[in-house]
Amino acid sequence: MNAPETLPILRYPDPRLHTVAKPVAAVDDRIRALIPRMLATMYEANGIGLAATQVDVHERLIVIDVSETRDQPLVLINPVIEWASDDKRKGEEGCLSVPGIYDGVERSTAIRVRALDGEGVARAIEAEGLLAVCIQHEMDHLVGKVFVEYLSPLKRNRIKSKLVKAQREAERA
Ligand code: K2U
Ligand code: ZN
Repeated sequence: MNAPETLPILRYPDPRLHTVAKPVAAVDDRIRALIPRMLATMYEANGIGLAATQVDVHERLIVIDVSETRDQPLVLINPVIEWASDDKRKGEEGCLSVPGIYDGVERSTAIRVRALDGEGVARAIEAEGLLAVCIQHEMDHLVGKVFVEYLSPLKRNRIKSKLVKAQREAERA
């Protein structure tokens, strides 16, 4: 059985990253085929999370693996944050769609999320630490939000021009 095909990751400032994803209507064969491809894409890119938006699929589906051993995948379908702590902390974030850029973003330190798992079974997840940050980061993607939007317009414009320039050079090479 060969490894599932990876998918191309949209790069900021691609406008498709600002699409608001629709709920997954049914955990059907199409979704079940997409999940392993999203996981393969995330692992290959050394990410700890990936939202369907980032692979140009605009449905509410997230894959995550924050384990050291990279073998504990989490699938969140139609996730809803039911509770988020008032306690917040600013942490360094990166994004597979914004390569090479890291900056501080403030997130709730603890959250409770309700979602369907990869089998379509309803689950409730209590998360804190890196998992809580990752879920919040991925759920932003599902509403078309990229973490650079939390930064100042000056920083965001510098990032945009840097990535557009890098994209042009990559296309010329
Ligand atoms: O692009 C993505 O959505 C994957 C994100 C997930 C993430 C961002 C910030 C903080 C936690 C998770 C990352 O690119 S995965 C790369 C990474 C790995 C370890 C720690 C932080 C970021
Ligand atoms: Zn991201």
